[in-house]
Amino acid sequence: MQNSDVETELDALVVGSGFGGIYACFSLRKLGLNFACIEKAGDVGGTWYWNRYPGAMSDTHSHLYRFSFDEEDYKNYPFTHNYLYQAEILSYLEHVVERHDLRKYIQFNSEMRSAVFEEGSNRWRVTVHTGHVFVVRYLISAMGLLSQPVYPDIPGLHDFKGTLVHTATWKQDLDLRDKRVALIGTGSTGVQVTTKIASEVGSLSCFIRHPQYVVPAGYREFPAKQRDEINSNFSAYWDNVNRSMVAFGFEESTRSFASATPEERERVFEKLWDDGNGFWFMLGGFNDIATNPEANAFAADFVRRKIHEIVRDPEKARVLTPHDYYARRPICGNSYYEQFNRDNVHVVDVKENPITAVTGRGITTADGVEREFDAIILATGFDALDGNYTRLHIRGRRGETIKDHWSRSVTSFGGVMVSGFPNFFMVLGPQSPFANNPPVIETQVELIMAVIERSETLGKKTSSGHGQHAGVVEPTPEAESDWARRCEVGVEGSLFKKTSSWIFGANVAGKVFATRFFFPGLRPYREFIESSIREGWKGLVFK
Ligand code: NA7
Repeated sequence: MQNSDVETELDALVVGSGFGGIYACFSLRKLGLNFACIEKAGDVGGTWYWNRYPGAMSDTHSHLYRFSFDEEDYKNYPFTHNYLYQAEILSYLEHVVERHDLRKYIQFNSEMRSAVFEEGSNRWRVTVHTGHVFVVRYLISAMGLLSQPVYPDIPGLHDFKGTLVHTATWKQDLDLRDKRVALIGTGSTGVQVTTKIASEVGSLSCFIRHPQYVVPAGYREFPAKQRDEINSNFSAYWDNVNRSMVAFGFEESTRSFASATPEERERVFEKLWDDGNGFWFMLGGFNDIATNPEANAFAADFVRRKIHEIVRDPEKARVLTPHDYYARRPICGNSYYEQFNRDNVHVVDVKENPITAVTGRGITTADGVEREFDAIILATGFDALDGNYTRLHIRGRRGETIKDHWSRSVTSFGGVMVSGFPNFFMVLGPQSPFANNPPVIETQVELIMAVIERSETLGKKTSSGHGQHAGVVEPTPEAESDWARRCEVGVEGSLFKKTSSWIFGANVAGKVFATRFFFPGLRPYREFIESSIREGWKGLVFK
């Protein structure tokens, strides 16, 4: 078949150009394959292209929110503080793309609409919204884990005459200064928005349905000495990160809550509070905060006490106080609770007084009150993980779509492959490790490349008459079930499973309740991969 205006034939296609897509492009070129990358957005960056809301930042420390594959760049690319804001991350990703001359492979403003595996030719036919078709042997989805925004189902939402904006599709020219602003959502995003805009807007009304435990981020300058130390121990440092559970660069506690006296517990949490970072707070003091109800209750109570110390208005403090387990994705913010001491920042308890409608002028609640606004910000989250896939027409063997495959439970082989979907790979697919994303992405892209390389090698043997391989690889259904079982075992006893959040799919009506992460984290994940390869690529069938 000839390449044409309507059809392009390649070895591989990458979908998405965030962290995952960029590294996949870099790696495919290294393998010597002929490939392209399609990107829905107008430029690179993925999550960091779209999420331009005020205050958007990563809550991983700066030296771990980057690639480690390019040691020289790792050691030299500048950053000043211990966290990176969106614009800095986006510039960094643009820099990596330029440095490695990857832009020429990426076709922007190109949204994948469908991908169909043709069993006769063992090719994927990928259709872009323009009608253009890519015919490829390998399809690598790097669409991110949080890229499909969720809009709340509130009557009249689109009747609002002022500005209505979701944080994931922010309007760059939106000027909120002196405006009356409503904010719906108090997850990680809502917290970041609050800390940035509270001092700038005329008024900020936070509609809070489910307050969360927010610890300080501890934003500060990154000490040059620490950077030098990390750089001069680069390999050992990254080895440790890759051998940790969440890859956040802190020493994960091995100490049980029960082993500490009440005074020690208080001291431990006080120090964690002063140091900052959500994952550190949850995992750096004791090893059983997410599993032991007593330990969890202590940590939760510690945060509740802080809220009441910081927030002067008792009614605001009451609405901001969570009462469920401290077992959602840990959140941190820069002086979050302090913002509520401003006279222009208000809270509306929408648990006891739900939102009933959005009107042309503002928001009405069950008590019949209508509050008027100039802008409504929706920080209402994402249809995470499988939500990125099930909205598309992705069809594998025997006509089965990915939506069919995941209609009862959301499973995968190591978060990267699905049985019945040959030569289809995901970066950060469902059941990936629950950990800092850049190291997970590097691990998964390297796994995907190793699988492709083996498949290519076996395929080449065929053409010279030495083997029987058509260059097709997929996991067995048993291997996928085995990984799903490991994910279930890994979350057993965790209070996360008892707490409603996007992690198990609870934030989208009708979404299957499923264990969407591998909770034991990065180290056991890497060990699993290493042992599968050692045992002759256990779980994968190369045909
Ligand atoms: P999250 O964590 O899913 O938070 C969404 C928030 O929106 C959460 O507070 C929800 O309350 C709230 N929400 C959603 N719909 C409504 C309605 N109808 N009324 C009131 N409140 C509502 O999304 P984020 O973007 O903050 O964070 C997602 C991840 O991105 C984060 O974990 C990081 O990994 C990066 P609820 O809790 O459902 O009561």
